[in-house]
Order: sequence, then C-alpha cells, then structure tokens
Amino acid sequence: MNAAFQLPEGFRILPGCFSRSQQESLLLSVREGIALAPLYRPAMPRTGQLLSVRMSNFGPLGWISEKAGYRYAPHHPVTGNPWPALPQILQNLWNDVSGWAENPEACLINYYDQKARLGLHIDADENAINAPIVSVSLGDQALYRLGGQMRSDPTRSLRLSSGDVVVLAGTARRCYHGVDRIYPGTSTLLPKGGRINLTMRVVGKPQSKEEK
Ligand code: MD3
Ligand code: FE
Repeated sequence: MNAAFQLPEGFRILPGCFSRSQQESLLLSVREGIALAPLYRPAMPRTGQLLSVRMSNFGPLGWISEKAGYRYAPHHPVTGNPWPALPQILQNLWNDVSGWAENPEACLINYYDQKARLGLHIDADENAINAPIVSVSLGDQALYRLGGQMRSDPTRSLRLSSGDVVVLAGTARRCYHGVDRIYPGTSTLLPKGGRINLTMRVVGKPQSKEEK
C-alpha cells in the first residue's frame, strides 16, 4: 500500500529516544505545566467547532485556535496568564536533535483521549518556515499519517509510540500530516490512558505587509 511512498527529505524518526524513566520525568513537567496552564479545547476558525484534541503550551508563545483564526499568542486564551517556561528536558532535546541555533519559542501540548483525532493539515502559522519542528510522543500509540506538499499527494501511515521523537526539517516541514487514531491501552505511562504530543517550534518575527 505504501510502496510508492518515499519519506520526504528532512523527516527523521528516533524510536524510543526517551527511556521510560525519562518519559516519567517529562510527564511530571507536563503535569506541572498544565496545572498552571490547563488543557482546553480550541475552536476551529470561522465555524467555532471544538477540536477533539485538547491543548496548552510551554514557552514565550503558544499556538492557539479561535473563531477569529489561528495564531501564536503570549497568553493562555482562557486564564489570560503567560504560558509556563519550556521544561529543561525539552530544551535539551532541541539542542541534541534539531541542528538549529535558535531556541524554540513555542511548545504545543496536544492531549488526545481515546477518541481524539487531528485532521490532515500543514503547519503554516510560523514565520520561521525553514526552522525544524521537534515532536515527542507520550502515552498510547497513535496512527500518524504523513503526506506530501499537496493535499492530494499519496500518504503513508506510521505508528508513533511513547518516547518516540520526530524531527521535521527541510521538505518534511512543509508536508501534510495528521493523527488518524489513538490505540487505547497500548501504554501504561498515563494512568487514565490517552496520548500527549509535545511539538517545539521556532515562530520567528512576523513579516511586514510589504514583505508578504
Ligand atoms: C509533519 N501534531 O500539533 S506531531 C500539530 O501528533 C501536529 O499531535 C501531531 O501535527 C501530533 O500540528 C503530529 C509531529 C509533526 C509535527 C509537525 C509536522 C509532524 C509534522 C510538520 C510537518 C510535517
Ligand atoms: Fe501539525
């Protein structure tokens, strides 16, 4: 089925990058973060329909979705407080695997319960479109789908497990991707099940209207 699909240039998966004990300490940091910046369900632009994935962020900027549109914002949309700082363990991962000199400004926390999904999309709200994205999976396995730069391009499905890290650089950074399903009961990391994905991104300065 995937015979014709080549992984895009710049796609790198590091299976089992985090050991169980590292996953546990990362989870503690995530819990501290979401105690300050609770997970919330973002609304889709225009329709206001709620996403099934719940979200929060670490770092100076957070990715938020509202009826008015998607954007990076310095404050939690519900509490109005600044996002908690990026945990050192994630900064260390960025330093080890990104190959990028600038620090990530945003780390999106996605929480998937057993029914949550994320439709096929491109991450295009960052100005720093050449900076890589680094993502970590925790908890239940996910069926992750990766396509090409056009929605109609063929796609390939991969299973992501707890502790896996994915680095998206080069062409891969601009490819369609999504999460088709969660496999309940495939990890013991989260006592109530589900999956957490952490995605670090450089946002970069907004371009002026003239530059666009
Ligand atoms: C491939 N999250 O938050 S992470 C997202 O598992 C998002 O929660 C998914 O897509 C998740 O935007 C996938 C891995 C990932 C992140 C960005 C990508 C894969 C990507 C950008 C381009 C291509
Ligand atoms: Fe994405």
